[in-house]
Amino acid sequence: FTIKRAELRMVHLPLLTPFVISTGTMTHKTFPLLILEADGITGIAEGVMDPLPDYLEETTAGALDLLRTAVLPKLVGMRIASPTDIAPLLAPWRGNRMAKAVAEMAVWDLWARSLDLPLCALLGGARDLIEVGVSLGIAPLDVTLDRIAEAQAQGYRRIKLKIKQGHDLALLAGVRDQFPDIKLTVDANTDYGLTDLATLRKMDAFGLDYIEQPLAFDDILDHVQVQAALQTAICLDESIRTAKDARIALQMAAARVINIKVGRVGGIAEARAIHDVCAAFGAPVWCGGMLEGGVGRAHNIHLATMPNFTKPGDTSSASRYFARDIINEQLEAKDGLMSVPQGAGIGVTLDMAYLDTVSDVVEVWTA
Ligand code: OSB
Ligand code: MG
Repeated sequence: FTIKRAELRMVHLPLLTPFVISTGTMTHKTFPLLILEADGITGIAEGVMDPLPDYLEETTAGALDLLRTAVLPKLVGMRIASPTDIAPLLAPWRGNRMAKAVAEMAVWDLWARSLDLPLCALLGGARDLIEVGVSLGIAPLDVTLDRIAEAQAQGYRRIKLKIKQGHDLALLAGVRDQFPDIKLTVDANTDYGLTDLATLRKMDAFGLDYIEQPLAFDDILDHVQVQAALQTAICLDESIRTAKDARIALQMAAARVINIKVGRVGGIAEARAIHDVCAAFGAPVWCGGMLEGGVGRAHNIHLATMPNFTKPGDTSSASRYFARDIINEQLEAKDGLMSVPQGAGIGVTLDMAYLDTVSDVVEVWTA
């Protein structure tokens, strides 16, 4: 097919509850949405970068600039036989994996729809349900206990608690006191250093499935020392952008588990490569999330059908985050299982009437 039209929007959705992590608080989800059209079919994707670079370096402003000046003017008019055809268009630009992922993922969706196949089928995924857990933001112990009880009642398969320095061991002790047997993990979003090794070692007492990203976003090497000092598995999120990063981390034993976020790593091709290198090392992966709207959430669900996604992911019900989503379908987990949206591509369609009220068109390109 030939890409005939691209429409780039900025979407602004209020979150039902502020989401607090060690690096800051989110009250809204603001993201670019790309709509590609080719011969009567549409491919869609959203970006996971934030307005300010508090999770990783990319920003929405930077992503819009790269997409508008370097990527989309060339993508429109391109003849595409398979999604890897766009690699040469993205390869000259350093980094900016979140921005590149927006274009790459929309092309995958378009390709799958052009073949009338669900995206998961093209990825070799063989499940129609994926196991999911919840990620709970930083909150006082009593609030956290209530949120865990609610998630347990809804059947979620794993509870992930956001932690930061000074909001860790007492929280874990209080949670384990009430919930001795639940599958529990923590995510530090880079808040610790090697000087905190004693605190991190104390976390071994709580039977955690893994500790996610304790050290710096741009560091793999120092995690080797943490993993060597702990019984609990380390899981890397921010530090892994490429299959090479994953290979190095597993070779050096910096981690035993990897969180794959398709937006963070530059798209589906790189996410698959990371999935495969982890499988080769016998390291399980799981699908992370960035509080995505329905389009990003659907991409995540399809990705998580691949065989080495053996731990519950963060792709929980959209209704946990938003009063209303930008898609027509409901992405709701039942008993901790999320159904893979049926139909071609990512299997979801935009609710244009609502989208128009929560987004602005940034630019449109036509061939
Ligand atoms: O580190 O996984 C993270 C949300 C925003 C930024 C970083 C992270 C998260 C989450 C939420 O944990 C996962 C989700 O429910 O989408
Ligand atoms: Mg994380």
